[in-house]
Amino acid sequence: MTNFEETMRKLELQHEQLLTRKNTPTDVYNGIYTRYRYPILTAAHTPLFWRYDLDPATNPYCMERIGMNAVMNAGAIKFGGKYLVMARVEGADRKSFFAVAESPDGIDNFRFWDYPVTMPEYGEPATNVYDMRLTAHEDGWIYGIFCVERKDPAAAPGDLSSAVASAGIARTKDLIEWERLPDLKSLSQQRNVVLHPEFVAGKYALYTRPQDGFIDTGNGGGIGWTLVDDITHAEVAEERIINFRHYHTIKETKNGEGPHPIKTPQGWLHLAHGVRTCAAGLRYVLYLYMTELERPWVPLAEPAGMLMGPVGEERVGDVSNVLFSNGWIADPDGRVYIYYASCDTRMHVATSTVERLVDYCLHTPADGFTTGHSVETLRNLIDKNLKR
Ligand code: M1P
Repeated sequence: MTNFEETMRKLELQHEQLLTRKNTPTDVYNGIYTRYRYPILTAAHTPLFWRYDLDPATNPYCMERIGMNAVMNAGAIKFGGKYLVMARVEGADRKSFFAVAESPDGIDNFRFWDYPVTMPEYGEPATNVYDMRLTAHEDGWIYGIFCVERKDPAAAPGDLSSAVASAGIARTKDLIEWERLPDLKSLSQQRNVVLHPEFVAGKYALYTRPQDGFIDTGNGGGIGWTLVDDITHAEVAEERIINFRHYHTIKETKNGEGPHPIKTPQGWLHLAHGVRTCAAGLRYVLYLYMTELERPWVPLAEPAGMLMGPVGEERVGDVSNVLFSNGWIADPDGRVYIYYASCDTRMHVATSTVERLVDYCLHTPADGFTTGHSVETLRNLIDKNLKR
């Protein structure tokens, strides 16, 4: 028999130490962003009262009853003066759900709210939901758009992996009570769908990611853009690709919009993920691009390559070699908090400013798509520097 009280006290102490551990910037400099040393959220950050039955009579061995496997891919929003992330928490049962964690300053002391989100169902109950993008829309609602995964009804007998991805849409005023709207209607499967924060020509605007299959984007050329008359019956009518996949780049295999773009005087600043296929499997990295202010679907600038790729501990996890972001917060003073997950396992933060990220986009050389072009670009910079 365990000494229940003593074990619990130890666990509580360790948990509190983890939640209150001060994060510090790393000293790796690139002038673009600053990474922080420790993950801001992991499975170990989830409340003990989610995992343990605290009654010694029904849990004599003080055993974890509901295991948590990962905390990742969080949407983000500033709400009531606090920095909130809408995390994808994955249980040991491989189902993910949404849960809000809040921090007073965007970096330290992220703490989960007591209860996870109870998301109302639409149609056939989802097997899994994940990767919510939060948008405080100018219509007054906060929208959450997320991936809804259901088993493929057309899967052959014995095929227990094929699935169908669609975009679930819900809205809220308090991030507690959610009104579920019909899923996005689309001819293709959809994941990484994001609501633009402003009306465009009086319509709701969505970034999409059409895909032929659950994993493969197939003919889906990249990040799409579509206008929707009625968000309560959203349907992809016309969809144009605004950010293309490209051979021999970081987004050769797939890409997807991250959080909704940040409005800047120079244009909309977008964070996205790009995926390439290599001998180690799929490699997910983050990149930035910009689109025009008045026409958010028109490309303005895109630096070559990645903004961030997995380093150190970030390289290893449940799905290794993955950085993924669907949440960032821009403060009125221009500071930007980039929330990103590594390897579908844990959440991190990096900070920058709108000015720096825009400068990075507008003044980093674009991809010329050949080695010759890359060498020429490099030589131009060397020439300029050596002539000083
Ligand atoms: O496992 C890496 C990521 O894979 C998917 O992203 P995408 O649709 O671009 O391939 C998502 O399932 C995402 O949640 C996951 O992090």
